[in-house]
Amino acid sequence: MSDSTQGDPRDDRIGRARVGDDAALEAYYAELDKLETGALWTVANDIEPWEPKASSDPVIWRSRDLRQQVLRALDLVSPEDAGRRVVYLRNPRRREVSACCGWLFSGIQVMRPGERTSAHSHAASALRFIMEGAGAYTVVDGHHVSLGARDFVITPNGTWHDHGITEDGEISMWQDGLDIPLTNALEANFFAVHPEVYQKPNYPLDDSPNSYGAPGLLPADDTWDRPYSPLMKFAWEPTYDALNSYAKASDGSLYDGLILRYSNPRTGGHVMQTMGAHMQMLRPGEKTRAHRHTGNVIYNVAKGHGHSIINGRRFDWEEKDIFCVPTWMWHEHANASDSEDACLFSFNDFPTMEKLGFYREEAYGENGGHQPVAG
Ligand code: GTQ
Ligand code: FE2
Repeated sequence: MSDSTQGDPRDDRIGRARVGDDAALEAYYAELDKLETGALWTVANDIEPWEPKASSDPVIWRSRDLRQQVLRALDLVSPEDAGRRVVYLRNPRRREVSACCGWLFSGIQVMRPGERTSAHSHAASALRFIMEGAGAYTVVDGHHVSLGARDFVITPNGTWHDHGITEDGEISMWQDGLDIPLTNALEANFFAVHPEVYQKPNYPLDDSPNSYGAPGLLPADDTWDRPYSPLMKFAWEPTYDALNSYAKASDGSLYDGLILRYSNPRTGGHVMQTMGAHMQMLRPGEKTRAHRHTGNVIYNVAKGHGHSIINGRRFDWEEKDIFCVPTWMWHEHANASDSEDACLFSFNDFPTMEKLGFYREEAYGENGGHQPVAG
């Protein structure tokens, strides 16, 4: 059953598997099958694609549809019973692995004042982008971090973490991003429940941003020895200020506008070992050029409205919408406003791709690449 020469015309040439079918081969394949073996040429063109083939679709989850459904969960389940009260974002082609895009998981977590989740740890890394609310906090290995709208916080691989909302806070919602599907694909996941159910903060409130959050300055006696950022929270205001400052110094990227990478202040590297994150600004009227790269990216619209064209399909977005760009798909972004900037938060698996030597990037128009025209 070698239909390996069907489909891509490039597979007809020498160097690709192009064995036809006949009775002798069919009989041979049946014998190989009994021995739990197979002929490489029957699968070679599938397992060695000419270029990455995304297993995910580009998808947008609109806040206008989703927000009210997430709020409904407040009355249906408690954090005690649910563990974490999360509505996860399921890519239609990644249901079996509960992935949002590629090997990345994402969901929207909602909590009300006075609630808290139990403390736990897992081998998967986690990050959160706060979408709305007040009084939210997370405790990461005893470091208590307060969280407001549009703040970004990390919960690295193996750390104890629990979250809650102060009694005087407001119902809060945030996007979780985890590399759960990746960790499971690599069969490396662990989960543990904290012996005391809730962590006791071991350090002063916000000691992480207060110690490591000043640009260009580190504690002189710093002894941090973990493979992830000691700065766990990246607040919105300084991030937005940084984008506006950067706008005075740079024209930004042709493909992303003004884009800043959340980074480990000690090393300049990614905030965690497997996942990275960015905040980018599209200036009024800005429209970027298309490019593509390996790695999956999940965006959350932090501010403004506009659209992205992903492999020829147009996705219009507004604040708190979430959309994904699967690996190797052409994409470009546009701000719909001529007077206001638009900001996109995003997280990705680039650190994994880079460490494994798989990161590749291509500008639209290079190598004869064509992006189909959007409707
Ligand atoms: O809040 O710790 O969306 O462990 C999925 C897994 C959130 C969390 C998720 C988790 C968490
Ligand atoms: Fe967790």
